[in-house]
Amino acid sequence: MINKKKKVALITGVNGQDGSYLAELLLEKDYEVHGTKRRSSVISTNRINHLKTSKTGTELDSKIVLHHADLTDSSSLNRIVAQSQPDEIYNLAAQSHVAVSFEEPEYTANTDALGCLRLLEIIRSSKKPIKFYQASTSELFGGENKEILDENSLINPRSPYAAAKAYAFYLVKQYREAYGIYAVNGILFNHESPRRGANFVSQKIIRGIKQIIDRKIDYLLLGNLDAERDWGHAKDYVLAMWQMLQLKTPDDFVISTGESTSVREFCLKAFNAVGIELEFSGNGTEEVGKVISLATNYEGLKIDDSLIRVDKRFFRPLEVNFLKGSSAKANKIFNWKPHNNLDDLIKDMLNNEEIY
Ligand code: NAP
Ligand code: F7E
Repeated sequence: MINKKKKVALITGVNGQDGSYLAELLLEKDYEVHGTKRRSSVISTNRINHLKTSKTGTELDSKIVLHHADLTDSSSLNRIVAQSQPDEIYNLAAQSHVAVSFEEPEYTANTDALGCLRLLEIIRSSKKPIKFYQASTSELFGGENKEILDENSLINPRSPYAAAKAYAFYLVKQYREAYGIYAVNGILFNHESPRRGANFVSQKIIRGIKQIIDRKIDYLLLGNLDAERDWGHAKDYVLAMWQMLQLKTPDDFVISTGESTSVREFCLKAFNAVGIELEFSGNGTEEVGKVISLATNYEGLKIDDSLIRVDKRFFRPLEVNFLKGSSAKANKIFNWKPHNNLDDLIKDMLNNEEIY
């Protein structure tokens, strides 16, 4: 009998939204999965706790092997690559919040730009054929014009986050060309899920709706309602990450749904899904989303209640106005397409509460 060695994958940021779904996918594909976690004063492995295998409550008994590491700490990265001996590295760890990157630009650059450099250098000096996936982003494009974006679109970063990711994007290309490393950029447009972090707008709206219905809050405060995003489901997108590392030739790919929706329209759809019809009126910070009809009788909610208000504290120093992608290349090369549209995504987020 041939004893075929399992493929080994190392996922940085395995406790993130994408890391947790990717770990599940790779386990299904019979990989040995290693992941990095950060030390925190509160237990921070909530998205992967369901992968524990015993009732001891310890992360040591998990279907994945967890290592302490930080993208800002080369020594930890060197150690985990040496210990796990990966065939594939998925670099998903990042300071991933665009608004926060304006407040912590140096840390964002250290993690999101230099973190990628550190990993590529480890691969280069290892001289092993380790494949590398870089979590790149539609934020690279800046979204100033209403155009459909693909792999050939202009790079125009409009935040410290996007600038750091642009550095990593170019580095991946350089290491691929200069050293023949199998390294790819997955240029993923926004993707959400029940595991989305609480301070991204999709999850903020979904949780806000539940809190309003439960009368825990009276209304939701949001920032720029005009911004338009191409929103997909994270489960669809992690499959594309894996597919990108299975090709003969490494390349960069846009992953998106091809549909773009404003934050305002996201609110209307999500409230509608629970039987609350809203209408927006007013301009700028005076804009409000008021109840115009109720299909369900929620105690304490009535017509004309203002459930959404605008607060300038949630505006960013620079905004990315419009993002819409074309995944024609990914579709052609590895037959990728999204299986969830925005309505499916909203339904999944409303129905499956995975509180983190
Ligand atoms: P996420 O939920 O914020 O997860 C990020 C992960 O990175 C978390 O596990 C976090 O650890 C870890 N991390 C943060 N700073 C770190 C550091 N210095 N060292 C080590 N680990 C660190 O993000 P996501 O939505 O899953 O996104 C995954 C990746 O795709 C990110 O690189 C993001 O920038 C990129 N991306 C996301 C989207 C999207 O729409 N979701 C689109 C394009 C690209 P803790 O769990 O301890 O906080
Ligand atoms: O904002 C607007 C906000 O924070 C979406 C990250 O995963 O996707 C994500 O970045 C839009 C922006 O995501 C609020 O101004 C209005 O225009 O959910 P978000 P993001 O900035 O698009 C990209 C592709 C990534 O790579 C990132 O890692 O919504 N908005 N009001 C708000 N946004 C937030 N967070 N909170 C509000 O109250």
